[in-house]
Amino acid sequence: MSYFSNVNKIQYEGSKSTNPFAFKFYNPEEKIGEKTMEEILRFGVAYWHTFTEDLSDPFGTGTAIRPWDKYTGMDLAKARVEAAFEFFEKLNVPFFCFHDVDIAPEGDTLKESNENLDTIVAMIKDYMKDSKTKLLWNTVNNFSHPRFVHGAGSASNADVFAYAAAKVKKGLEVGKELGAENYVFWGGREGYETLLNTDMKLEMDNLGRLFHMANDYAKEIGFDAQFLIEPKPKEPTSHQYDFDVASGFAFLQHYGLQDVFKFNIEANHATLAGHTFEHELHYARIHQMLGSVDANQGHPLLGWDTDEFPTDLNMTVLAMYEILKNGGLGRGGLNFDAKVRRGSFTPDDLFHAHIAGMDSFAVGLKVAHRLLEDNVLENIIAERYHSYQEGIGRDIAEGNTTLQKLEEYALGLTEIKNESGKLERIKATINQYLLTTVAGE
Ligand code: XUL
Ligand code: CO
Repeated sequence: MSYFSNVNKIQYEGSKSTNPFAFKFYNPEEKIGEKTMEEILRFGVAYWHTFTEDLSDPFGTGTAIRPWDKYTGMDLAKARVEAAFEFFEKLNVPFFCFHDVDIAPEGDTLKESNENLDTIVAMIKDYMKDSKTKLLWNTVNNFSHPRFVHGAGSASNADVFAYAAAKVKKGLEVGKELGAENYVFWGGREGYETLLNTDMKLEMDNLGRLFHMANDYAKEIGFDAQFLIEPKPKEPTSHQYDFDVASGFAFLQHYGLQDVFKFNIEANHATLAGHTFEHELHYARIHQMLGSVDANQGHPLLGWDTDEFPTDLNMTVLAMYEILKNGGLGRGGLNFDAKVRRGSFTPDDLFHAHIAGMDSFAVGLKVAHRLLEDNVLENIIAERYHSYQEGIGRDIAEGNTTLQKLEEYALGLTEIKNESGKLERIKATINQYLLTTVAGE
């Protein structure tokens, strides 16, 4: 049975192609430096947005028309697996990601939920044997069900903590069974709505304990995935404990978890936190904590997590610049944690959206690679900080001076001369690289 019978395997046709079912810039085999685009970009499809999402929003019901809609319960879950692997093959995508409840319905009891999961995991494992698509990461949804109303690992109710921990245990087993490269923790409701009824210290301590238990158990069962924490500042809570990379890093260091985790950075979460995407990537990179990416973008006029497919080329250039500076994403990848708009409700839109995202990141990669080859930003930055290369600057940078010595030096200064930061020139240069790359010049 085919779910997307009108779509053939998506091929690279080049920038002149008018075929909406073709890549214009993403050419998986094309080498960028030492590696191919496919090896560098490591794209992933998010199961929840592509196969489970119905496109409802707080003001209206779902609009999505999906060929598997006619099924319910476990039949629906199985149809989604069939559709998913057809989609992965046609899109030629190397990875996918899921939460437990995306792939199998929750039962009335935890035991029943686990049995449902076992059935679908076995089916997915079977499909994976004949597929090149691997599991980038899995996670558990410890936020949607009403039992998690007050959180999961940070819940005010110990029974909920225990239930959440049991789901994490199962999630680790599922990850091992399917050979997941990473395992993600996104703190859906790990935060608070108000401090008036919250024991923040206990909640954070408990969250730290849950992460340690998860690490211990992963080791015990021989699941060697990279653990990833995915920061988000708010929504659905008013404050999440993994607010952004900097506060997440402080949390990890405080609880002795900095060697266990890296970060899964989502563009729209960065902007919700009041940061640029590249800020979050950069902060993680300079602390050797960049693990993986949830590739999407927010709407410039809306202050919530709209999870749009990434099409902003300026953003993809700067993101790929950080990723290349990081030496790639290692075991991580670019997971499209992105959904089509409510008005884009046809199955074809799922292909168009992923093609748009993949092409946008392919352009980002090509431009970032050229910028790096020419040391464009490196030269600007080296020049800007040149005063730290010699004399008093070198003493400062090498930790080789004191306040007394600096005072003596400052007293002897007759004039302080600053230089232009040249921001507009830098932006114009990036535009020039972008436009000439797209034009193939
Ligand atoms: C929610 C979000 C999640 C995580 C995984 O904003 O990004 O889907 O990626 O739980
Ligand atoms: Co995400």
